[in-house]
Amino acid sequence: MLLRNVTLATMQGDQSYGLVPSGALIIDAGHIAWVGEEKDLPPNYNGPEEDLSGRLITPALIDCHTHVVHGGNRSNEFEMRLMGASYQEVARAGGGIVSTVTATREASEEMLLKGALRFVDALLAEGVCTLEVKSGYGLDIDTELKMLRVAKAIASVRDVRIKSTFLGAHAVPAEFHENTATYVSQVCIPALNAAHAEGLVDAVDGFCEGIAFSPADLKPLFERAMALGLPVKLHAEQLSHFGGTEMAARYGALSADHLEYATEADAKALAQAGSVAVILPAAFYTLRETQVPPIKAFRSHGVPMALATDCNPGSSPIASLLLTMNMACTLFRMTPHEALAGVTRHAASALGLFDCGMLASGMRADLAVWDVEHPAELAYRIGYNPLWRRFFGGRAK
Ligand code: DI6
Ligand code: FE
Repeated sequence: MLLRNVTLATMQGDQSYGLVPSGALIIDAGHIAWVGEEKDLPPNYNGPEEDLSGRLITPALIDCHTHVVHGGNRSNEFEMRLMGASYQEVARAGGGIVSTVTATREASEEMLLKGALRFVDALLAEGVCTLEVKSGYGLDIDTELKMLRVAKAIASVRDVRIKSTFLGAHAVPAEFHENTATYVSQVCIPALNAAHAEGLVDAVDGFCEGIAFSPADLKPLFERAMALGLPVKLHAEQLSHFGGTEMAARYGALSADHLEYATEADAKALAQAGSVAVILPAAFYTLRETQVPPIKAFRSHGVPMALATDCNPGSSPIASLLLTMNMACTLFRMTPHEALAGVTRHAASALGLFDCGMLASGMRADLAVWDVEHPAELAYRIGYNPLWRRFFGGRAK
């Protein structure tokens, strides 16, 4: 299939979206067979073609950090925060992550899947073809496995690729009375072993924070991940500087995520490790944080920056990557080019994927076609979705 009369944002190179104004793209067997200027089309092509009237094609979007599988909602905490309580105070009072744990333990797999699909469908409608989904609202072996099964099940009912991440170290459940080390050894590691044996784990994550786990608490979990050959990532420096980024870099993590309180030294460590900085502006916005992640340091040290929704019922109740891109530009002064690279090329790297996130021959034909003239429009408008069509593995959706 030839798509002609298009503008291409290939996302190759470091600037200007890898823009090709009078472009064309050939899809063959689910992959991109050829991409370039229309005048250079291979002369021997004689398959079907479609004129896309100058529309913009980008790589399909990738949401590389979500918690879409969960029970219940936390609008009550939204109200509490508006009355003056902080996110940490709500968590310490038995709300927060632990309240979603109760609702998630009670929910059936069917209910969790149905709940998750509300957000998945909103994301797909904006051109997403790959989605990461974390566990971490089970905090017992059965419920962690249940969440990961539901995460994988999303790909059997929707046209989307799922990467599932084990986040057993998300919070210490009430029954462990803050006995963190016992929780890690008796629940986290056995749950990881069982989930890995079922083929449910693509990466291992943790929440490194004063209200959750210290680097020392996480060490046995990361050591186990290494022994199983699984890559790690980490929620790091979201609410305070707690040493998570340095730890993530030491383990060659795919990514360190949030990073509001990261330092220049952290940026250097990520650059050296080849880890991606995953920026989550909707959590910053929701919690009315004031400490901005060190974007300039990431830029100057060449740390690739991805962007994701962090879609979760507490700190980031958002199901829009386009709005996330806008927030990254307005709140963090990222450029529209960086925002688009953050939800395509660098989001792919944050998931350890090298077959998507750019328009290049050999890549999966996961494409988003937009009714816009220029890629900067994707980050510029607010609450408006210009997606015209999505291609998943070469098939129009
Ligand atoms: N950081 C987050 O942004 C989510 N988890 C985490 O470790 C928030 C989870 C929640 O509040 O439910
Ligand atoms: Fe998160």
